[in-house]
Amino acid sequence: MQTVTGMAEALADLGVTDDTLSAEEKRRLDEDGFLPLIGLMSAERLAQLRERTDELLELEGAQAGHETPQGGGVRALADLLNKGEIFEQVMVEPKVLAAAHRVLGDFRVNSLNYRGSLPGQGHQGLHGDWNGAVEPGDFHILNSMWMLDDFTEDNGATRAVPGSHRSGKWPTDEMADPADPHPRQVYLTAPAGSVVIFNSHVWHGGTLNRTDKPRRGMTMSYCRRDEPQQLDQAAHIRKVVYDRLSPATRFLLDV
Ligand SMILES: O=C(O)CCC(=O)C(=O)O
Repeated sequence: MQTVTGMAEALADLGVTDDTLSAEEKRRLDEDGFLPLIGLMSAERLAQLRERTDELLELEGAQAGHETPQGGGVRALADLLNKGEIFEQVMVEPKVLAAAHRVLGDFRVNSLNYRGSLPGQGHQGLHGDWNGAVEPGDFHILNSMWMLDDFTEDNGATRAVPGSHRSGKWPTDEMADPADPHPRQVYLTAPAGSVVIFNSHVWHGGTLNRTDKPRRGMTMSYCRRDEPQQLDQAAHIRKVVYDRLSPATRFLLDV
């Protein structure tokens, strides 16, 4: 099989162009640090993702999520790119790839995980997915939340502080307790099947699930190509998965 040697070639093969994001979408991603894509998934894809993640939770039992632990209050799954062909489509969504390229430059897959906030749990302090504040523009990770349920203010929708990725500050620089509400926070609410792309340096976090059902979401994230991946994809990839991936997708995974 042919190989792909550079980012531009991989993105072109995967159908990403300068116009994949509209001017307004680029502006929102740059300024707010997040971009909701309402109803991005087809009903069929949403049903398949729900079915497969429910099945994996059942199959993996107490082991679920062990590859990349995600803290308490959730049911988690990790290494999803190795656990079903349906997940491979998630990794190559053109709008998310275009956003990753815009924010990170050359990038690779970081991880695909599942996070289901349990009833009565799920609240997190505001954080960036990094170890501290960065200079505006010096971004390392981009994430996307794939909503498998409606995300509402009641069931633990992710909250985010618009523009905080450009502040050069960390939540503790202006909050006594990052678990508190922030005066400028917004809830990233949207119907099931939507995807919210977010610059991982925007201050964000899950919120309390006040309902009696889990709030299910998957996080598909990308890191700058010179950063370590959350899950070392080359070390984990199964041969059957590797064999069916296109050269561009292998380049994305860096396998
Ligand atoms: O589940 C969510 O709403 C956000 C999760 C998150 O920010 C994290 O685990 O770092």
